Amino acid sequence: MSTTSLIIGASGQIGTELTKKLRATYGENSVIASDIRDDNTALVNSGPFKRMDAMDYNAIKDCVTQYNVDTVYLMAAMLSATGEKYPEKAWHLNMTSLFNVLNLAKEGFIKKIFWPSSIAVFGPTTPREQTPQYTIMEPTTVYGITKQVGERWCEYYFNNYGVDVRSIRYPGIISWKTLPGGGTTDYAIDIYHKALETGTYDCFLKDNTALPMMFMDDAINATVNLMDAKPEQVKIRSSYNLAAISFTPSQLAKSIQQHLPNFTISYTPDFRQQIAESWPKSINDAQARLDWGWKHSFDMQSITKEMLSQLQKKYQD
Ligand code: AKB
Repeated sequence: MSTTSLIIGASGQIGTELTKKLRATYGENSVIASDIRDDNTALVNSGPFKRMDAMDYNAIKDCVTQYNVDTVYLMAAMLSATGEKYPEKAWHLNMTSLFNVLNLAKEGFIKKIFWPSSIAVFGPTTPREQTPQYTIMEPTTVYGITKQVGERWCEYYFNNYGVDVRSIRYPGIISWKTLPGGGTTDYAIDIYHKALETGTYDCFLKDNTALPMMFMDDAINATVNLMDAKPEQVKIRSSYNLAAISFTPSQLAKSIQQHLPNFTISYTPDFRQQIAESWPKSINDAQARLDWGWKHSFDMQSITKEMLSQLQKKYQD
């Protein structure tokens, strides 16, 4: 059966690569990209694009009916660090956009939703090592609160209205194509850019702050595999724990020094340190592996190799 997908927030870090992957798999006209910004020319020129605000229910509904969309990927959100600067804006954007798509599904306009959650749903009272799927969740950031509440609403819409909504708790995602914006895990991308540009990096987290991370290709595969899974395989309708690797800034710096021996790192922790310390160090994702066959491919060494070689090419152009 052919599907038409709408990606909301397609110009962002994950949205850009998800759009590219879905267009390559299903055909460019089957994937409508949308964002409040229309300055991502590669995306705008590679298939249908609609400039749209994720908080505008009528605009999304018009787009869904115009293009016969049956699947929506809601990738627009304000992340953890920016969310602390604009708490009310983060709450409104993250919750209104979610209700918009959940209600479109409830009202029968769309059939399937992907909505990303995050390791930010966990908090300082959560066990930090091998954090289980089901555990104490007392998030302390606005972003984490919106993701935790969002998970509850996803499960509620599935149980009460039969909405086919699927979700993953993404860890920090490392990529070279599009920069992330406003996250606590962003250092793990900035570090590669600075290593190549200046040979030194001042990290906003302490050297020994371990966080769960994943390469973009793995994150995209997980997303596509979860969306392709048969409904009966998707046993969790709040959000799945998902893991690949965990490392600290100093471990990452050492992996970069294997390629760039003169690279140096310093540490000036800021408000993001407290956010990072409230999140898990590692995640137990046994349920995702069991239910729909999740498995990651990239470890820290292969991520560093790929990041440096891709960014080197980018900087040469
Ligand atoms: C952030 O740092 O806010 C995000 C996330 C872990 O969801 N990358």
